[in-house]
Amino acid sequence: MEKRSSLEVLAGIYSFALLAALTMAPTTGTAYLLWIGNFLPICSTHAFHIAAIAVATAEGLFITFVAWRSYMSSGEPFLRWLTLAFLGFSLVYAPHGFLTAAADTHLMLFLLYGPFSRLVNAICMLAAILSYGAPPDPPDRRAGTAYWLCAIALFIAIDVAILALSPVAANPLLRIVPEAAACALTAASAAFLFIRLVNRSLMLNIGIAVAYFAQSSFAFLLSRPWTHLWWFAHVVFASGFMLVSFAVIRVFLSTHSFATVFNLDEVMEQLRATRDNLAQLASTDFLTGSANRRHFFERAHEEAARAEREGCCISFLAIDLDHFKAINDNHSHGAGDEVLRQITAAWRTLLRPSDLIGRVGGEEFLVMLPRIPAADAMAVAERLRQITAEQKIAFEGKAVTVTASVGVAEYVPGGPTVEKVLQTADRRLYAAKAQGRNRVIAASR
Ligand code: GH3
Ligand code: MG
Ligand code: MG
Repeated sequence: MEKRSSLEVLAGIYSFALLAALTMAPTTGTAYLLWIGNFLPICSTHAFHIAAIAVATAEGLFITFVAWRSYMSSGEPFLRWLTLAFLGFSLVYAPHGFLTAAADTHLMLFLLYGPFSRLVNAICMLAAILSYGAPPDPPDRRAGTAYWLCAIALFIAIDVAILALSPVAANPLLRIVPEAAACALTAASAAFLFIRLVNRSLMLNIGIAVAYFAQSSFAFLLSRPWTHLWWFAHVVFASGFMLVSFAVIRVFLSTHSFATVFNLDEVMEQLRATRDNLAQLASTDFLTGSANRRHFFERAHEEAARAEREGCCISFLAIDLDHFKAINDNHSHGAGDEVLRQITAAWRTLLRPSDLIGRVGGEEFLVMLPRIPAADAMAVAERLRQITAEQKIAFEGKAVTVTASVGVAEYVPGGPTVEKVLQTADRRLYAAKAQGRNRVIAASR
């Protein structure tokens, strides 16, 4: 991993602190309202409450539909649970609006739909988060009409059950227990997300949203109906709801799947990796992993410019394997390939990271040795020649051997160009061939 500068580390800490502050912002609002201690009802206008719940229900059903469409396309279990979360919340919450008029006479009954809808939402959100990354439901098994009808029936049954509770609805525990359970489940979901999944594209939205749901339930637990804190708790829940629905819309408009939708960081990371990969492919010989001709010459010119600046030298070796055609003829082309691979690998064990091997022909190579004068390069060339002759390359039960001829030439600042020096190395290589092969020649006779 790349070393990060201290500013980058500081920026990382700042971004973490921002995220923590943003996630916990609702609780500062709750603390403030508790601190100023205004527990008087401020707005109990029924019409406003009915309108607000109508908007929330309509929005909930719209997002349910959008999430369902994405689920049907990708089959992602996360989206199936998210669809259920929206559907369950909308259906269980709707009577809270219808019963606004009953608030004056049956306050607890009116209130109960809130905590129960948030509990249904919390359970489905937790199931969604735990199913994140699970394999998609296959197209023929994607939840059919019966599945959704059962879900709708279940949610309506919850509404009816709450209504049936009306004779005992005065018991405050009926409101506190589901709210506390919703608070605990969403807090657990948020913790799980922040520890495990928050770096996965839109899961950050989901993480903040469930943290808001938890804080909304917390504020509801501490509030009395129609007070500032009670309205504020609605706003906190709505904010979480909007964050999740924003993510659902982004997914719908892109890949229809939370697991494959990317955030900008992920896209940039993939682009960088692709670029590095392409650069590597474009500069490397596939068989031996050596530099290709173009890349070798580019590097040689860069190195020559540096040698000019620093006043140092570069040595070049031109290497050609001897009677290589015979290896192909006597064994096979596959054996020849294996020889090329293993000989270059053996050379690499003798060279330094700053040296460069380039494959410039079938069995012709150039080696660049920066900052090495010809006298030392001669010794390197001799070791390369030796290790080549010593290799016994096993191929289909036979040991194949090969030798190499090498020409050495030195580039010095102010002297002949890289091309001229390479021509000299080549001439010396052919002199080595002429003198019987398997030898190194470093100076013209
Ligand atoms: P010399 O000692 O004079 O260099 O003889 P040579 O046989 O090595 O030289 P020549 O140029 O006659 O033949 C080179 C052979 O290398 C011919 C070609 O089939 C083979 N060759 C070139 N590229 C590859 C390759 O990628 N794989 C294999 N297996 N053989 C290759
Ligand atoms: Mg050859
Ligand atoms: Mg050749």
